[in-house]
Amino acid sequence: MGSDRISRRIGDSPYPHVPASVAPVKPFPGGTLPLHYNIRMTTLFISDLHLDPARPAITDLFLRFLRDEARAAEALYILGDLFEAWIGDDTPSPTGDAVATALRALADTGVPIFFMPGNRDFLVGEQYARRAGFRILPDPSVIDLYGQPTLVLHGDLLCTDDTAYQAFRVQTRAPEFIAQFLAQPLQARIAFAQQARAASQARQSEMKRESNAQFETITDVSPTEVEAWFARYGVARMIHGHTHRPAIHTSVADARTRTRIVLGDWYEQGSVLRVEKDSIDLQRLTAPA
Ligand SMILES: [Mn+2]
Repeated sequence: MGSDRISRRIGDSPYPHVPASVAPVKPFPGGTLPLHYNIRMTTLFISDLHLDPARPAITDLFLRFLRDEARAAEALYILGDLFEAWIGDDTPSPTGDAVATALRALADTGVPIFFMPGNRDFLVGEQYARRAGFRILPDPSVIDLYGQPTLVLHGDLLCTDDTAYQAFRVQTRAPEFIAQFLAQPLQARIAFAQQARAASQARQSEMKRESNAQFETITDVSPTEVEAWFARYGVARMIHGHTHRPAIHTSVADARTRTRIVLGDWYEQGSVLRVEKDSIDLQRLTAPA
């Protein structure tokens, strides 16, 4: 695993990473790892799982990932849209319960878990965070990844061509709006979420009908915004999800190579980014046959 080559395409990895089907690593008695047990050298990033009772196979794939590969990780970052929808920590959710139990079990083995809210689940709060054993990271954040400052964000903030969405985002992220929303009874919150979703789907269909090419541009990141964020944060690497366009993009600015890693969604399969000191590896994740 000590190679310094970087794999650039999904399905094109030269690394013999731990497959998802590997036998689960059992927690050590007492919960502490012996010092010589030097497997924790990979940091994992995922996003856009959109977990939903309608797609139980993906929830199962995620639970398996938490039991298997994630146990050997140095840390796990979930960069938003873990859930398809979240309208408050007090909402009954069997999927949310199962995920909280599995995340907590992982955290209890000593793997730190960080959750950044996405546009679907920005109402995940401290109550759920305590149950699931993760820390909530603000969007965006700069983290030190093996000595390299790395900007992590959900990604919707980069989609500035979608002005209607950005206005909706500003409105719904205001603390007063959130407090007022969460104070409403469950039925009212469900109705609001359904309305917002229907409006968003109608708007997307409308955009597609007008121009599919323009729809693709509007729903992707703005290249000028990406350059501005690299400059603003003074980093040479950023990791985000949201657009469901998994890729590793590189560009050169001021004689520095900039790398932007876009995580994939978990609709048809999983997607995981594995970062080590000298390598990055973006892969699909499938259930073992
Ligand atoms: Mn998103």
